Amino acid sequence: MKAAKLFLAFVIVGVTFASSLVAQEKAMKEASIKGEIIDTKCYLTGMMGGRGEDHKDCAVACAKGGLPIGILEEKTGKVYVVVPAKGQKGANEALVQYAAETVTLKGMFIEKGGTKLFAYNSVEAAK
Ligand SMILES: [Cu+2]
Repeated sequence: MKAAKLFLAFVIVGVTFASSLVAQEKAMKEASIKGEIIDTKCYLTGMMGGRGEDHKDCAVACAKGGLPIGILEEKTGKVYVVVPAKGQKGANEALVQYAAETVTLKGMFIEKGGTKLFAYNSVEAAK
């Protein structure tokens, strides 16, 4: 009996925790960013030009080597490190094929402690 009650308590805590996480993700507004897929380190340091077609091979190598992939927003020039939203593949793995190309990412911004990330849900090559 005691064990059953304890189990029930665990279930309730678990369900509450999971649903609050879902609610938290839902509370974040859906957003989209259009811009170039870059590798953040090269872009920030300007290494090998840091962006564009001439930098594509470098961006691919850097992304495969684990440097965080990001998006350079076309209209603002702002850079966001991209991470996967829940259920998505790792951003480097999913986005390396678009390195140096312009895409539209859909997802949401995550911000804390002075860092703003973009959690992607979908990616589409921009025309
Ligand atoms: Cu690079």
